[in-house]
Amino acid sequence: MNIWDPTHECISRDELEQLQLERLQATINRVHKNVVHYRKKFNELGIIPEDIVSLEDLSKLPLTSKDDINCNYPYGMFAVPLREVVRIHSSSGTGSKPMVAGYTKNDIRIWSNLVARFMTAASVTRDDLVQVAFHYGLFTGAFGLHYGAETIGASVIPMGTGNTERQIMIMQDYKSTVLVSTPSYALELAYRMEHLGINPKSLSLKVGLFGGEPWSENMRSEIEQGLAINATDNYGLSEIIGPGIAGECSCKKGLHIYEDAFLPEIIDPDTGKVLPTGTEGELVITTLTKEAFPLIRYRTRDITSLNYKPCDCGRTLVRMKRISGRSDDMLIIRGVNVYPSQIEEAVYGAAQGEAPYQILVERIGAMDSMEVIIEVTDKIFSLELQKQRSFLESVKKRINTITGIHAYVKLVEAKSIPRQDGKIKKVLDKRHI
Ligand code: DLL
Repeated sequence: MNIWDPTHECISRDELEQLQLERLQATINRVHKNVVHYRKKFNELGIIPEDIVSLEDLSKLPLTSKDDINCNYPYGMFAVPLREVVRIHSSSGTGSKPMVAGYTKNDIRIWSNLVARFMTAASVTRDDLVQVAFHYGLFTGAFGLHYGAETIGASVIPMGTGNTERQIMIMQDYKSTVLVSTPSYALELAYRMEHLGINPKSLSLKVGLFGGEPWSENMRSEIEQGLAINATDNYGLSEIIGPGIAGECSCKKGLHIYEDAFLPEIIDPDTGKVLPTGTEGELVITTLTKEAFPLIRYRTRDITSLNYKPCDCGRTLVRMKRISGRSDDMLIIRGVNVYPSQIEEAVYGAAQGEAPYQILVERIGAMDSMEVIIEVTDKIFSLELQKQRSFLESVKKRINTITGIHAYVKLVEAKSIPRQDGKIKKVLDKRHI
C-alpha cells in the first residue's frame, strides 16, 4: 500500500490523542516561555501551561489571527533565536507587509516528510520524475514539494512557473511523470497542448499534485482528461507550514489531515465557538511539532468540515472536505493570496487620498486576471494625460510591490462604476471555478 509513514498515518485514535496531548503541552510550554505575544495572551486569560491537561482544554486557549502575526512582523512570533532558523518563507499579510514564516533544520525535516506523505499517497515513488511548476521563492509551494519529492528519492525537475511551451518541451524531452502546480496552471498546460496538437497520451505524465488555490471536481475532470493523468488535491498554508497539512489518498474522498503534526478544529467564524463534528465552518489549526514558528489555534479562514469515519485506504487520520470558500475577503490570483485592502492601499497611496475603484477578477482561458478600475476624480481628471499615465503606472507598481502580482489598471469616467445603495462593490469576482 502507498503509505509513507504508517506508524503515524495508521495510528489508533487513542494513541494519536495521547501523542497530540504530549505535543500540545510541549508546544504550549514553548510558546509561553519564548513568545511574548502568547505569554501576554495567556496572562490576560489567566491561563498557565499546566492548565492544559486534556485535548478538550484546547478551547480555553486564545485564537490566533493573521493580524496577530502582522502585529509581530517580521520575527516577533518566532519561538527560537534567528540563529536556529535555516529557512524563511512568506505570504501576504492583510496590509502592506507580508507575513514571515521561519523553519529550523528539524522543521524542514518534518515538513519534507509530511509532503512525502501525500506524494506517496498519490503513488509517487523514487522512480518518478517530478516537474515542479510552482514559483521558487518566498512561496512555500515549490520548496515544499521539491524537498518532499527528494525525501522520497524521486528526481526533481525544478522548473518554476511560466513559459508554458518550454514546460511542455521539458515534459516531453525529460519524460516527466509527475506534475506539481496550481490546478489552474495544469489546465493552462492542457489547453496549450491541445492548441499545439500534442496528444497528452504521448507524454510520460501519469500523476498531478495540485494545490495552493481552490478548485472543483469539474476542474479535476477537465485536468485529468486534458493531461491524461490522475489529479490529486493537497492543502496547506504558509503560516502553518506550507503544503503538507493535508492531502488526498487514492479514495479521493477528502484530504487526510496529518493530525500528529496539526490539531484541527472547526469554529463558527462569527462567534469563534467550536462547532460539532461534521459541521461546516472555519478550519482552525494548532501546530504540534513546529519549533521556529508554532501557532496556537490559528484561524485559517478556510471553510470546510471534518470526517472522522475510517477511510478505505487504511489511514486513520481525519479527512477534511475540499475547501468550499473563505470566511474573509482574501482572493487567490494565480496562486498568490491578495487582500482587497492591499489593492486599496496601492490605489489610495498613488492617488494621495481616496478614489473610487473596483477590482475585477476574471478567468481568461485557465488563467486569472485582475483589473483595477479607477474612476477619475476632480484631482485625477485635472492631471494632464502624461500625468494620468504615470498615475496608472504608479498604481501598478504599488500593487506589484505590495502583492507581487501584475494587475491591469485603467481609468474610467466619474460615476461610471455601478453603485448599489450608493456603494461600489469593491470586488467583482467573475470566476467560475
Ligand atoms: O498555497 C501552500 C500550498 C502550496 C498548498 C502548494 C498546496 C500546494 P499560501 O500561499 O499561504 O500557501 O495560501 C494558502 O491557499 O489558506 C487556502 O485558502 C488556499 N489553498 C491552498 N491549498 C488549497 C487547496 C499555499 N488544495 C491558502 N484547495 C489557503 C483550496 C487551497 N484552497
